[in-house]
Amino acid sequence: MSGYGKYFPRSEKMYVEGSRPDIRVPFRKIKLHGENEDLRVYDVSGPYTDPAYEPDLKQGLPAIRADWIAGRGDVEEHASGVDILSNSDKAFQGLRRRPLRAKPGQSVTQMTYAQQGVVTPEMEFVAIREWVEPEFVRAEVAAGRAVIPLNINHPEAEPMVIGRKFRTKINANIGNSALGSSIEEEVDKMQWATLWGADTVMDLSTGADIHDTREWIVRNSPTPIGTVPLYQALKKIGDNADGLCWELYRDTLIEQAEQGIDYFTIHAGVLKKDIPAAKERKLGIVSRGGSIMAKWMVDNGQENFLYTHFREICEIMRAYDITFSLGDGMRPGCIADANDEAQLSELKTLGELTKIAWEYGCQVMIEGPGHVPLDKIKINMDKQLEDCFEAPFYTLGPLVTDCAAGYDHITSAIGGAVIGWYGTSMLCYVTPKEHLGLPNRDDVKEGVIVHKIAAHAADLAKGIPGAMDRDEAMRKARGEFRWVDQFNLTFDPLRAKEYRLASLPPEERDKTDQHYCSMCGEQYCSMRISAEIRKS
Ligand code: IRN
Ligand code: FE2
Repeated sequence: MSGYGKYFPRSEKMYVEGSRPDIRVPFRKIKLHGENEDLRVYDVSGPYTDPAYEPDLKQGLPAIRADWIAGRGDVEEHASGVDILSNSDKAFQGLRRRPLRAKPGQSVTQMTYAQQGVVTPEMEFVAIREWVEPEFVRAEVAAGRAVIPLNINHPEAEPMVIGRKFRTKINANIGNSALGSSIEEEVDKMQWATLWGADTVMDLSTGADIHDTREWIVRNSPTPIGTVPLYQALKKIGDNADGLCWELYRDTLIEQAEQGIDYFTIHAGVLKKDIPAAKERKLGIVSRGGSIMAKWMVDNGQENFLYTHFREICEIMRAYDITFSLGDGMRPGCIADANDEAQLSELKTLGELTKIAWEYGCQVMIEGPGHVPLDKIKINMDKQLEDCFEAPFYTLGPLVTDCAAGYDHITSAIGGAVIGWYGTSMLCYVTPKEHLGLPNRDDVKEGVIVHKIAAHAADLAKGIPGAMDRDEAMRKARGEFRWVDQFNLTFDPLRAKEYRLASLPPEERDKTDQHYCSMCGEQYCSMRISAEIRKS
């Protein structure tokens, strides 16, 4: 694909340079007709959409942050216990470096730098991306209200910020790869999700080549990558939760930390004391990680080892600047369980853990539900802000009804728009296959686009800088019957064009200057009539 290919006609990659030439912030420029100024939109598709870039998946993306990381002088190469070089023998040449780690006793996190008053190149990068001042980014990160999820071992990533005063982000989950899929296929899934606008990607693979698959994805990913390390830990012991223990989990954390995972979902808030309440609820525990830990506690009669070893986890996280995504193991899985005792008690625990992680300078976000009816969304959001001291909220939807399987990307986007408006910072996408099966390519695209729409709706309501520009450009194109510009300003230009053409008589299809649309026809077109009123 050269540039944005057929998917985004008249779009071009452009960069805005920061205070030094190696801060080059990508945008997508949508070229408009007539005297209209081109529209610049946030772009997460990475170098792949830059026609000047020649991808080499086996080498990985250029390490744009390598000099920034080395320049701070706070990291050292580390000969780890986990031999990732020999592990990764699937013809992957990109990783010909030793993993980095903080020098002993050092915190290398963006939060620590922010608190020391330092504006890092990463902060400047995201400030340009978000149309705000670098100092504003620094202050939000220092206060824990925003995170910049960037592992020092993922120098290929383009910095981005997650926080409620910034553009609302969306995450797409990929993974579950079948045996023997190739590097091209795995990287393709990630590229596809980011082409449509996924701000972060979570690799939830549980397949056989879990380590190599992750390596391919990280080395080729321009967006932050998240994982749930518990899944791999469980895989290592043949999916039998009996064998789970802290040491196994810790080694898995380090293995993934050295590969460059940017944020970890950690279900440390699922506690013994909340299990009776979970048993009471209508649909029990629907989180995979939450149910695994709850079962382990019940079987072993012990407290969650992610909770009892939390300070050791913090030490690991800060040595690589990995962001916590504190898992919502007790999220409600049905409308009837929304905002129940199990969920709200866990939320309080997540707040306590946030305070501990902040002591170490670790960046934290909090995962949230789930299934929540519209009238309970604001209560949930307000409690999260209070109980978790304004750490960014990252929600799965919420889905606002239980009975829409096949359309749950929509139930999720409805809840997502509302909770985003009230203050959620990132929405985890849901695809049309939710509750039914694994998403295919079309489902991934559909899921990403509807959540992008939800996020944009939230941004308009919040008055996020730049959000309104796109609606203004569209309003103008619509009023002036600039059909091609209207298509190209949508989130899926080809669909808009296809729908328009399909409704025109064949002899009209080559024309793009009709001053009406086929919904009302020429005589009944309110836009056309309005234009005449304005002229009179
Ligand atoms: C997001 C918010 N709440 C949950 N999530 C996502 O769900 C999380 O980031 C990860 O992708 C997945 C974890 O699911 P379990 O293990 O909690 O079911
Ligand atoms: Fe569900």
